[in-house]
Amino acid sequence: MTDPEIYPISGDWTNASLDAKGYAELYEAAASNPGGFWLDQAAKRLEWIKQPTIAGDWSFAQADFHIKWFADGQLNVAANCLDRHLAKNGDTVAIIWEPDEPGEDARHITYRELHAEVCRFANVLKAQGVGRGDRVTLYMPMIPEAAYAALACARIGAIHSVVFGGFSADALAGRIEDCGSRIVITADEGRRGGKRIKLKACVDEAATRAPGLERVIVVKATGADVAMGERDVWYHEAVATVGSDCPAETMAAEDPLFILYTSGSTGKPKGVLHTSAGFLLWADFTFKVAFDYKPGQIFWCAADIGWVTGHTYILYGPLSNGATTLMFEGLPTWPDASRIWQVVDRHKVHTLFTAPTALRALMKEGDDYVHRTDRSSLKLLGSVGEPINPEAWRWYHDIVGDGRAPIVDAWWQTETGGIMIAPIPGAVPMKPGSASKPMPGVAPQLVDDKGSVLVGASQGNLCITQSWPGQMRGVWGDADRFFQTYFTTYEGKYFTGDGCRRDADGYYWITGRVDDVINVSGHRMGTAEVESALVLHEAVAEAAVVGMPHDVKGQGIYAYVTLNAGRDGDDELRKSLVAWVRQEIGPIATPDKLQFAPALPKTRSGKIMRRILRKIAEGDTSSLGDTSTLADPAVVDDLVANRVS
Ligand code: 6R9
Repeated sequence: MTDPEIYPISGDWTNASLDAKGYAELYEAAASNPGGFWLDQAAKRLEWIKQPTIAGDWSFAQADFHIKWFADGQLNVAANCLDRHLAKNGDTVAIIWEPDEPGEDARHITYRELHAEVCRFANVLKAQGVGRGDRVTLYMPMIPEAAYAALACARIGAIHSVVFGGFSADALAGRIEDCGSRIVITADEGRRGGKRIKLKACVDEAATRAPGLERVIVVKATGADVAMGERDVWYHEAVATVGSDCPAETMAAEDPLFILYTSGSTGKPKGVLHTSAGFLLWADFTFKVAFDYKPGQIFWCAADIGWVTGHTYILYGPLSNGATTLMFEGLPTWPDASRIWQVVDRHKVHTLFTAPTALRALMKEGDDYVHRTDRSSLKLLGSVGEPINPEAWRWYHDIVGDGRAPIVDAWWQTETGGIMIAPIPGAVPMKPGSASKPMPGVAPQLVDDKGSVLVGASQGNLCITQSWPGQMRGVWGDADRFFQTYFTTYEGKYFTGDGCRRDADGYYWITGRVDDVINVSGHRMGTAEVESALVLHEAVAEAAVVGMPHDVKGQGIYAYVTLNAGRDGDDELRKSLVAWVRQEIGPIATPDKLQFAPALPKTRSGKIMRRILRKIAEGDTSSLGDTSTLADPAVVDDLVANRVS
């Protein structure tokens, strides 16, 4: 493969905080003396109740497996995001809220106001008996109360578990039960792209399957008429009875901060657990370094707080830095494909951090929607969630950024807490489509399928060999699953599940998942989750799901379904199966294509050969490879003949 073009450091970015030499020095400092480096960063960047004296204390080896950072330190995450800014920057805007409806007023919430709102929310939670270590599920639209609620949990030492508002009642119930939360915070309805999302009704439905749920706090967002039962409390009524004084709890560095469910290669989503100090430091450090954030800049991470990107780069990273973070309730394509750029102009956004799938959707609508806006405030662009194809990269750079704004292509995961590999603006020249170079403190390694370490230019499986402060600490409720999932494929290393190429310049190019996880519009989906939903249907005997290329979503969902004897695979059943999956998991899991298959290609030991199913889904039927180990090779002919194109 010939190396594509390199974009050198240019324009405003020749005066960035870090240049190439500065980045190399910082990387080297973190690598050669991690303990000293991170204690120093921790002291400089965070406010502690008790300063830590130890940095990383960890081992990835089975006999001695443990991961701790700053273990003897004490702090409060919410106090770091709020209280410490009050004296000097209380009047700085913390959150700009841009509503779904374009004509509606935006809201500007200062640090002082945010502090008071969070304290009041925390007092409402306390009045409901919520305390340290309790799990609180948030099922919220993108409204400021979602931020208040998360920070209120952090303030009183409760553990939040945010469930994306697009997930179904079933998915919500499963997550409430898994972490044993007695309380859910929701809203009457959410708004997105002019549509209403019936959140409260969904919580009611989930409650029938989550017997442990005792209390639902309902924020009045749209004013819709919703049924309120014995379990339910209106937030506006509860908050009228509490004060705005709420001291922050003293938390140990390793006390849990939040749980966030994410897909893996097995059917059940994992409750990824992050703890207080390490996560906050990683959010704070990577926000500052990867985006070279300077006071006064408006930072917009256009993700939902239901995903890790929203946790780290709408809330904790910006707020810990005292930055101004923009929270957007709506959709990039509504009312039309100009909306993002209009919001950029309206609020003079400096940095926009979004996903390739959104860019591809907007790119399809033509450049006109971009050109009719000014965008001169925009000085930095970010991309996250999936590999960005060079075509979308160039459009983002040339059309959106008018060639002046670098692109921070940030590779990371729910499990990593924050950005791991990205070109630091001003320090690392960019190559379109490459996440490029590791952040200080990140030690990537490529290995082949047998685990042999690859050096120099090579392609393999991406591992991380050293712990970093933002690393997840466990899978909620399943002590062994963390180690088993991430540290057994390649002994002594954290395995990311991603494939990756390293070029001769040491740039990293993420090639996508190598496990049974697919990435639909930047959202992780375990193929096993979709399969489990399908086989729950009474007509279905067996199902296999694979990813297929999709020009907007990145990957689409292709499902092969074997029906029970006597059932006919007609269009009607196809439609109802697609609707079934939406109902079971949520709209993001909607299969794009569904093929009825009399049988699936299995080895003699009964293992489905997904490699073949992937090739057929891709339309690459001429090179199916060796099918001789199949129990019945004839199955493949039928699959090819009936492929859904
Ligand atoms: C932050 C986030 C993680 C998976 C990850 C990888 C893919 C994320 C990427 C990227 C290429 C990037 N991914 N960022 N691939 N380039 N810049 O997305 O977390 O939802 O847990 O997904 O997303 O495959 O393993 P999460």
